[in-house]
Amino acid sequence: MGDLVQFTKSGNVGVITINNPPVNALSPGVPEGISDAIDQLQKDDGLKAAVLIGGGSTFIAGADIKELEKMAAGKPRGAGLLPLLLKIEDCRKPVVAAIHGTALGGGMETAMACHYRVAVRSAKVGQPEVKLGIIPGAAGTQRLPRLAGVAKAVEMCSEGNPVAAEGALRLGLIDKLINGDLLAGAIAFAQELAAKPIPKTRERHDKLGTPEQNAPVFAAARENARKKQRGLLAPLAAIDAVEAATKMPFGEGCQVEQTLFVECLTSPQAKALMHVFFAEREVAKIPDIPKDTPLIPVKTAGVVGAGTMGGGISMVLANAGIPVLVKEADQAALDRGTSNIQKNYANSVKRGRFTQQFVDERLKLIQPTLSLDGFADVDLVIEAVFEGMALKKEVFAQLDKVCKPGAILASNTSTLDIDEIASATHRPQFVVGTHFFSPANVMRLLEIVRGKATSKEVIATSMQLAKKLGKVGVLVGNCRGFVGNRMFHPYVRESVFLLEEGASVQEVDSVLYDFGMAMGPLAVGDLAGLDVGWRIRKEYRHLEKRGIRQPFAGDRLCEMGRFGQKTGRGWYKYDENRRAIPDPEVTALVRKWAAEAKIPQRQITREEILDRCLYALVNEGARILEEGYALRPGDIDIIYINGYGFPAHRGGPMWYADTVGLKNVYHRILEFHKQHGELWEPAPLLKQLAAQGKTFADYSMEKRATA
Ligand code: T1G
Ligand code: NAD
Repeated sequence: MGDLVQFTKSGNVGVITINNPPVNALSPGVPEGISDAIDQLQKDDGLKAAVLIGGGSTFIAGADIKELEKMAAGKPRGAGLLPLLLKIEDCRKPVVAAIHGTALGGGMETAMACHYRVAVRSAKVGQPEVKLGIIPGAAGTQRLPRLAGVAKAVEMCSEGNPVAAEGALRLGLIDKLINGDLLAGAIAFAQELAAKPIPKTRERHDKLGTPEQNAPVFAAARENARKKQRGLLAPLAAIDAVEAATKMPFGEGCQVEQTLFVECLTSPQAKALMHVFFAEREVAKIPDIPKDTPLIPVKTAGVVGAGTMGGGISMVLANAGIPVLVKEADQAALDRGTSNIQKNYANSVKRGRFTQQFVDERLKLIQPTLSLDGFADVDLVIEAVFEGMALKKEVFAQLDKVCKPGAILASNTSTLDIDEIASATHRPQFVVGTHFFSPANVMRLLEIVRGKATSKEVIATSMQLAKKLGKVGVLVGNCRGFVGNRMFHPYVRESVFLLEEGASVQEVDSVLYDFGMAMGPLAVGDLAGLDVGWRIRKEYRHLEKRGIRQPFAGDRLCEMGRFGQKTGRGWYKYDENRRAIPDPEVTALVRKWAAEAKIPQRQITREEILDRCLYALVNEGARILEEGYALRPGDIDIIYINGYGFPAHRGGPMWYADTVGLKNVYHRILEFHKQHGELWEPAPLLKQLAAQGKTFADYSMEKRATA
């Protein structure tokens, strides 16, 4: 049976324990081990039933995604789990799945092939495969509707979200909740089964509904998937597979599921989403910061500035249960900030995200103030005042005087030099950048900016804090714009150049939207405020090299007072519901300005729009990597997916470049270089990888091997 699965006895009940840390994935050896245990159970006359349980902190988290990656890349697929699950289901003695932690994917499928399921209250069950770009591949789409009903099975398989134990009990997915020790409870449950039937899930039909009942369920699910999971193949495939369960016998339904499973698994989307799964976990690993680096306890916090970002950050801290003092410059600003926080929470209650009670508790944790007095005791301060070096330094000098030794002093700056900010204190090792994205209480990304003196403890604590706040923290270096905004700059630059060369606002935005971006670059500009970039460009104009083309159309709009959504006009016009309406005036203005600037006008293809915008990201990303401001290409991908609306099923900009082929990307950039000059100078790393026939993924692997 190997070391991965143990078979022991407790009286007349066999206990099958899976021990494949950390999450008991069904790696090679685990299915074989379970199969051997079932043989022993059948053979042993002293045993009446068995319990299948996970060792450690969880039941089974599903198939081993590393193995799935290999299959996606062409490794021949074995028989899969299906025969094992039939064997469990056909066992003549009842098998009880005992669930704690999570039963996900293949774990859920294994539990459903058992005759009964018990769980602790904190357990969760689900079919999350769609999040990896695939569908359940071991009859999950066939057994789930038989246990939970068609509507719920469609929802679980196409959306991928887990269900908590209590909900699972109501659905009939779980037969009993166990209070106290799970194994003891499961054994007691198994002992009572002697006189009971041994139900086989695959033989049940009572919840499969009629065609009349099911048709509208499938239609609604498909419409929902097309809208909310735009461009994704797997959710629609999952719905097709569940539909097959309602239309044909179990065995045939399994064949339909297999065909769809293989189609999804070998699609570029699955490869990209599996890359994203592992990249999201790898960002937490920082080569020079060991796992056992001591952490600084963060029990209380302070925020300076209650504007757009400070307010959102205060909510994020309070939502995680951390009491927070919020300091403003004057009473009017403090009242405005507090009322915005209250409004945001009220909206969350209205939309059903939070309960009133949760919100009341959070509001009690947020304490507005006009002085820094209370800041002497806090463990962490996040500064979110206006973007200006002099003001930031003044605030940090004050914090340095007031805050206790050992407190972390963080800045939410999006462009300024963290080292210069830190120089205003006597404790630069405690200064770090925590770059939240707007709206801070919604966006998942947190760039953690490492200054040259930032201590390992402060970085390790910031990374852990990100997790506690429900964010994905990515460590970045201290360069202008850090990683995300530094790349965003050439992306937006190209989108405006394209307008100035003859494309329309809608053409540019629709190409990127159709690619899968949450919004087009120009619509993002309107949302964030065109004046933000305009002000920054004015401030840094003296740094621009002379004779190099700069985009100007956005600045001209700002000069006319068109700042975007906040003024009702920007690249688009906005109605009272903030719906974007194309504005012919903008088209005419841009044409006129382009003529004045003598920019030749031409028909621009959708392909060029896509390549110009995306390769601008890739080229800058390659420079950032080479200069060491991002640790890995995957880190950049995670930043773009979680902070900039890049479609996860394209894997992020660096992964996307790999799928196009770096040679192709490089040659296209050379063309742009020839046409548009210096701004398109290819990044040396890109040139090198293209010449070697390598990918960013290869580069990452080589770096990992030498780390
Ligand atoms: N395979 C391989 N490694 C896995 C894994 C898996 N299924 N799940 C987790 N890991 C690794 C992960 O990379 C990390 O490694 C460590 O475990 C801890 O994970 C046939 C086709 C279970 C809720 O999609 O959702 O079944 O970084 O940091 O926050 O139909 O992991 O330490 O080296 O995320 O406590 C379906 C995926 C597979 C579940 C735990 N299953 N996992 O969260 O820890 S497809 C999933 C999770 C399938 C069948 C099909 C979460 C978790 P390292 P972690 P966590
Ligand atoms: P904002 O103008 O909405 O808020 C700034 C607040 O700081 C104002 O309410 C102001 O009264 C207050 N303030 C100024 N001086 C203060 C002082 N000495 N003490 C206490 N409060 C003071 O600005 P914002 O958009 O929230 O930006 C704040 C920071 O976050 C900036 O550094 C900005 O670059 C960064 N940032 C902004 C965004 C964004 O999208 N808005 C995104 C990421 C980062």
